[in-house]
Formats: sequence, C-alpha cells, structure tokens
Amino acid sequence: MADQQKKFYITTPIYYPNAEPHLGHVYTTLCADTVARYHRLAGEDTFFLTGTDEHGIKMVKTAAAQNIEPQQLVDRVVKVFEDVWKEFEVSNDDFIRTSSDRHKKAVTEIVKKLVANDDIYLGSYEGWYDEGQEEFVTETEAKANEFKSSVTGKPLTRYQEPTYFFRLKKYVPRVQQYIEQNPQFIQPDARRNEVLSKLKQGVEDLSVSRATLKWGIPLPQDPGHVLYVWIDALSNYITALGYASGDDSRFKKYWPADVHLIGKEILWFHTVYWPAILFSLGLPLPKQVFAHGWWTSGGRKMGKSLGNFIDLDRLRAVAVQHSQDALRFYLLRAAPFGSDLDWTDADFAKSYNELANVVGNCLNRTIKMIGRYRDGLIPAIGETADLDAHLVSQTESLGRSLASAYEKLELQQCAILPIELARATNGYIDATAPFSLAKDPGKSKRLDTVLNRAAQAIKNTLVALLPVLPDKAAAGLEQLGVKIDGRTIDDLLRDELPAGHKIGEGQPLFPKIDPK
Ligand code: ME8
Repeated sequence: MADQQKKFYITTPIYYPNAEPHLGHVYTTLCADTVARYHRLAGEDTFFLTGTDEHGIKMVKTAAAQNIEPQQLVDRVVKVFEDVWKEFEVSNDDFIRTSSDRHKKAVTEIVKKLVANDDIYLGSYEGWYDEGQEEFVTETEAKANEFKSSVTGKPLTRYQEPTYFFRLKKYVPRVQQYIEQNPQFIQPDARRNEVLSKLKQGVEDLSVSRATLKWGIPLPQDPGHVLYVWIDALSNYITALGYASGDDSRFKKYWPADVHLIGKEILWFHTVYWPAILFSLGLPLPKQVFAHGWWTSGGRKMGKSLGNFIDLDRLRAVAVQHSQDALRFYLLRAAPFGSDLDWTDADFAKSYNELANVVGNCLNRTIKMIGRYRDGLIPAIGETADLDAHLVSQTESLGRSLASAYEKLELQQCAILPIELARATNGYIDATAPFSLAKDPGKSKRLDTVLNRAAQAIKNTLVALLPVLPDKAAAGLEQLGVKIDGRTIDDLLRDELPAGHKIGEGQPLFPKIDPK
C-alpha cells in the first residue's frame, strides 16, 4: 500500500486591516507562499492560510477617525488585502476573517471550553496598556520604557475595569517545559532563548475581555464583555480548519500546523499564550513558530513621514518595472531568514542583475548554442572529461541541499542554491568553450557532452527556482520544452532532458533595464 500522503500546514499572521498592506505584510506572505509552493511541488498535501485580524480598539479608532463603522472599515480594507494577494499570485488555500460567522461561532465554542475548564475567571484590572500591541504591560516594564510602548514608542494608556482573565500562569510551567524539550518549536534559536528568559521573569494571568467595547466577539457567559483580543486572533489557525464547527475534517487532516510564520514582535503571543490556550483545549501544539526579522528602509525604520515607506504603490512599481518574481527573489535574497533586513535600491539592482546575468544568461546561451550547433535537439552524452564531474554532481545534489534548506527554513539559501548551480554552469561553459569545440569537427562528441550537461544543469536550476520565481522559472522551463504536468520536484530534477528532446526558442527572462 502506498504511504499516506504527507501533509503540510503553514500560516501567516492575520493582519490588521486598519491600513493597506505594506512591505512587511507582503514579505511574510510571499515567504510563506514560497514555502507552501515548495511543499506542494514536493507532492505534499499542503494547506496555506492567511487572513485578517479585524477586532480591537485599533479598528474602532481608525473607523471613528474616518466617520464610518468598524465593519465598513474592515470590509473595505480586507478587500484590498484579498486583491493584493491575488495580484501578487499568492497561493493561499483559505483566507480567514475574524469578523466572519464561521470564526465567531468557533471562537464562542472555544471560550465555552476554556470556561468549562475553569481557565477563565472574572477579576478587575488596572494597569498600563499598550494600544498598538493590544496588551497590558507590567509596572516595571512600563517604567523602564518611560511609560511608552517598547515597540511603537507611543504613550501607554492607564486602564481600570472589570475584565475576565485567562489562567495563563497555571500553564506556564508546561509551556516552559515544552519549549525546553522541543528545540525546533521556536526558531531561530536566539528567539527561543529570548522567550525562555522572559518566561523566567514571571508571567501574570491574561486579561481577555473588555466591557467598554462593542466591536468584538461577545463572551458567551457574559455578553456585556467582548473578547479582547489574542484568544480571538490566535484561534484563527484552528477556526479556519473548521475546529469546533460541524465539519472538522480539515482540522483533523491539517492540525497541528507545521509552521506559524510570524514577525519577531508577536513571538511571545505565539509561543506562550497560544500554547497555553491549546493546552487548555487539549490540542497538540504547532510544530514550529518561526519569527523572522524586521524590514527597515535605507537604514531607518520605515515611516510615512520619513519618505522611506515601502508601500503598495512602491512595490507595484518595482513589480511592473522588474517583474513580481524579481521582487520575490530580492525579499528572500536580502538577508539570512530570521535576521533583520534593509531595503535599498542599490541592493535590489544587484539582486536583479544576479538573476539576469547568472540565470537568464545561462539559459539564453545554452538554448542558443543547442539551436545553432544541434538544431535545437539535446545531444546524447558523447566524450566526457574530468571537468564534467563537478557540474554533474552539483546538478544531482541540488534537490537534496534544497530540501534541507526548506526543512530548516533557510529561505535565503533556497533562493541562492539554484543560482549557484547556474553560476557553476556559466563557469563550465566558459571553461569548455563550446564555440571553439564547434569549429573542430573532431571535437563534435565533446561538444555533445558539454551541451547536454549545460542543459541538464540549467533545467535543474529552473526547477529548483519554481517556488521562488513561479512565473519566470516556469517560462524558462517552457523555453527548454519541459512540461511540469503535475510532476513532483524530485521527478522534475531527476528526469534528464532525453537525447533528441526538442527545446524551444530562447527569450530573455530578465531583460536589461535601461538606467534612467
Ligand atoms: O500583529 N518587517 O498584525 P499586523 C517585517 N494582527 N515584517 C513586518 C513588518 C516589517 N517592518 N511590519 C509588519 C498583527 N510585518 C496581529 C497578528 S496573528 C494571530 C495576529 C509583518 O498587521 C510581520 O509578519 O501588525 C508581522 O508579524 C506582521 O506583519 C504584523 O502584522
């Protein structure tokens, strides 16, 4: 009997629809998209989720400033998010909105379960509140940051009100033990240490409701309160799968998530609150929470007033001028995955030139030579030489090194490894000099081998780039006459272009851009 198909479930944060998506949102979403595309191409049953986090005071305030209801605001901005993901060819399988009925119903059931476990109780809270982060901060933390948000720098607000609490403290020892015993749970490692040391400083129970707010999910046991807000938001990862609904077949198939991909500022919520909630629900924890770094622009925090904000219009302009795939490549290429990143036009140009001069050039010269010297037909291997061995082994091992890079979410490597093969192929072509071989009829068998090896190598480069450059890599493969036809990445890498295979016309994949 065939092995059961492996499944893979990846999520992005659900974004606040109080403003249009910008570079940060596009980054996380395209990174997750690349990983999802890889796992799909590997033949796994893949589920990729994104969505929007629509409750909370931020939405209420933004709506009030625009003289509209929160629902009108989120309906408008969520549409922008959905359209943008289509425009950027994001391959998400679902889009969860926290204001949707399916989410609200399931969250109500989740809260009932937490209440039934005696994990939610009524208390009263007075404290410093960070509105940007939607969390209370301790007195010590507030003082240390001069009563300003440690993340946004905005002044903290003083709140006192009756509120329901979730018994976070009760679960802390289990959460801590889980993190210690499962090194893969929080990645990168440095982030894991941050969470562990913060846990050791002590944790309070979590305020999870507001009596002063209407915009949110009413608590089933006390509808005068709405849920606020991390239980609502974090639950999206299971409500989207149909948990606590009539049909939980997707939940049974895909949970636990393989990766929650997030920015580093929301790591604490995903690795302390979320596990505690899941423990209370008696559910398994996600296999990994990966926190990536933050983008700055031109060396400074992005800001609308600073004029360095990489907004949608800017991203669209880049995509129109250089292609969406060039943008995708730059985002992955810019820094090791997990580190902070800085957007500069000079770096973008460098990364574009790498695509053009290494991959585009390798494909183009290989296709041209096979057209000119062999009428566009892949020649059979003829005379071999020592020089071939290195390229052959690099061509064959790419699949393994790529699998390991995706396994460890080394996304920069996922972009670079295929490029390195194209670079080696260019070196091989330079060293074997097919143009001189072609002049000597006695070297015809040697030329056969060189052309064959170069074609197999650029074919594998393009196959390996499919998750990173979905359009350009497919276009390049089409030029080589390769049909993807639902084959897996392993098949596509392993199946050589056979002797006699007809390749197509060469077209520059990454045209040179005139400097303006
Ligand atoms: O935090 N660099 O939503 P959000 C890199 N709704 N990534 C960035 C970024 C930057 N400069 N700015 C934003 C929320 N991001 C909550 C999440 S999840 C259950 C609830 C990305 O709209 C990054 O992924 O503020 C970050 O975690 C996310 O956008 C925050 O989006």
